[in-house]
Amino acid sequence: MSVGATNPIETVTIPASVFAMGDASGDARRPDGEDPVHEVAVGAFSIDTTTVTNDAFAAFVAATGHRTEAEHRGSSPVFHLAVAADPGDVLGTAAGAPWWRDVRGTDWRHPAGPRSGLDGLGDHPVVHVSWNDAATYAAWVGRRLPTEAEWELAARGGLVGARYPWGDDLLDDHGAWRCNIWQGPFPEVNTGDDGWLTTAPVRSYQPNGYGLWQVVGNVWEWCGDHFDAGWYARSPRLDPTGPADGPGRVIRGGSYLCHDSYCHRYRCAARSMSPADSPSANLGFRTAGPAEDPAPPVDPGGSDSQPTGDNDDQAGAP
Ligand SMILES: [Ca+2]
Ligand SMILES: [Cu+2]
Repeated sequence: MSVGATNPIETVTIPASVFAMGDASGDARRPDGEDPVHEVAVGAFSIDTTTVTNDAFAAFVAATGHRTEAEHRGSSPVFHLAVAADPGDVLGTAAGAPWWRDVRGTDWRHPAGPRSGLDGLGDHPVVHVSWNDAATYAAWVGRRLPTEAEWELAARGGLVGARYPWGDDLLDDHGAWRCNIWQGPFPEVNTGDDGWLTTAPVRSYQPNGYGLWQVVGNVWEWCGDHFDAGWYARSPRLDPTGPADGPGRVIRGGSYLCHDSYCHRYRCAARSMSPADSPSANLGFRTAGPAEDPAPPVDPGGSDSQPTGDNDDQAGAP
């Protein structure tokens, strides 16, 4: 698709950097392949400071007529406590994850089901977008999805080996939540102590050291790469773009449904996957693109830490 619009989301340029990718805090979920920690060099790039909002996605749809995969399919998963639909529109329950309902008439405009809408949600992350939908949107604004390495570098905000984008402690000094996850016994009672039962506005809480908001919690974020749990053992050091194939695409950051009793994936190093055609109520994205202003390398000591080119060719774009 040709470029149709300028990116409506604020961006920040991350300078060329060398960083330690993977879990260094001992929290890794083994089957996800968060280790080994390995050094990765990433050329300068820009990345959205927030996930793409409903307002931004609405402008894309108004201009292009894009129909999402959820709309083509006629249903999408909604968390059981959030469903806004007549009983007859609840089509089933996901095997192995009984808190999900497949709800007819659910799509990005009806995020909780056909009885829901976008009133008051213009600055919330768009959800029920598949990887294919997200990549199509990104191309329309002249951008692409971030690589998994770019995402983790940006998420770390300049901290080395920290568990979260702000450091190692989940709560702030006053005991307040720093991200939108789940509080209470999952999946039956969400106390909403962090202020939000499902999505929060994209600028909730505080940005990280690079100016990115809510890289963990709120919604999972699509990355460009195919997923492979064994990838870190063989990924290249320079601008890795993921394996050639895999069972799905990488998703990062965890969501408003995460709780450390069963899913401590609201961490910088945590990774998971979803099939490219598979949207959900807690899965969105942000876009990446070429560096927007000259930025010096962060790590002048690394022998190949220089920018790897102008990054203009979107080589990482799927
Ligand atoms: Ca919450
Ligand atoms: Cu989770």
